[in-house]
Amino acid sequence: LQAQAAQAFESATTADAVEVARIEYLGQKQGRLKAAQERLKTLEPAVKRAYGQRFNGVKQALEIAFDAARSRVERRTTAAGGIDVTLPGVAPRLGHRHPLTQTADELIDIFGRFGFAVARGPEVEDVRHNFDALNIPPVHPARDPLDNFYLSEGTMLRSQTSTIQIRVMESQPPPVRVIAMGRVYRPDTVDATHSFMFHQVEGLMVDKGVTMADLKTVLRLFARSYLGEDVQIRFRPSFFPFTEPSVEVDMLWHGGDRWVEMGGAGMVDPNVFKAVGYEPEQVTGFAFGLGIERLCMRRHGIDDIRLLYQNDVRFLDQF
Ligand code: FA5
Repeated sequence: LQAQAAQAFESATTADAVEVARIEYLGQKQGRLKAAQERLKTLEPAVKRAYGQRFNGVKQALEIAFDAARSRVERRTTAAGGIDVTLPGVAPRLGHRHPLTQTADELIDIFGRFGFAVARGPEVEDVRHNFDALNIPPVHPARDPLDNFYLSEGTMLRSQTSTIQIRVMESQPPPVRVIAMGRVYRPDTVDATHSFMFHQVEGLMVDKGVTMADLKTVLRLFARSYLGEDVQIRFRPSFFPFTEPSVEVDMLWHGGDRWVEMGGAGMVDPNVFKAVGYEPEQVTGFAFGLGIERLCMRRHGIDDIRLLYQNDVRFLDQF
């Protein structure tokens, strides 16, 4: 019995086979060990003692063989560390890029196709790049401490990405064709369309003979690429110290009932060229600055800018 049982447990390769062997040899009702135990009761006292000792030895050997077989097949189905690799898996929850990051990546892609390289600049900026070089004189109301986050003497959180226009032109001669994007900060009152921190995409193209028609063409092509063929754009006369003439850029969608302001733009002011050491007689250029949140919200039909910053996964999951 012991040899047969050992053979049966050893050759069992699955949990089911081990269970079959267990029932046959160790089963409480009709197991062969049980049968041997029943026989023990019928024996004469003279042989009973010897038989009983032998029985206990066999019983122990069978139990050891069973334990060994069980842990052998368990090891096979469980990886190290006791994980049952045969259980159905739990799908991990995959994250994805934030809708604003998706928008920024798409802008880089679209303007890249138009030949614009990507430039970067710091969020902590000096007043020269945020104001002086952009033809914003020391007494200008745009410098009001109530409208800016000043840090220490002469430094601030940039209030516009136009700072990067200056950094790019300071570091390279014309021609220039770049976009720049990033966070900007203004102590604006927060509402559905305003935040105290938001993102802008800046564009700058400088070369011989660049005109306002180039500006409008690039912005129209961009609007159609990002928002769809049925988007119209409109220029409204405006004023920025660093462009002349200056315009506000509005967009209108098929089915939309009103023009929405997306940003400002214009032809680079000669004073800006002088501040960075360019020759205003040699080159012209256009610049624009659009709100990335506004573009993203328009594209996805998001009606409150605050949703973009709350990081509620129920919101973020939708993009
Ligand atoms: C500017 O910041 C200019 N630097 C744009 C520019 C660049 C003009 C180059 C000429 C040449 P403005 O302050 O209008 O302009 O802001 C541009 C856009 O940023 C706005 O049209 C709007 O889309 C977005 N914006 C402005 N303030 C906020 C705010 N508080 N929250 C969210 N978006 C804002």
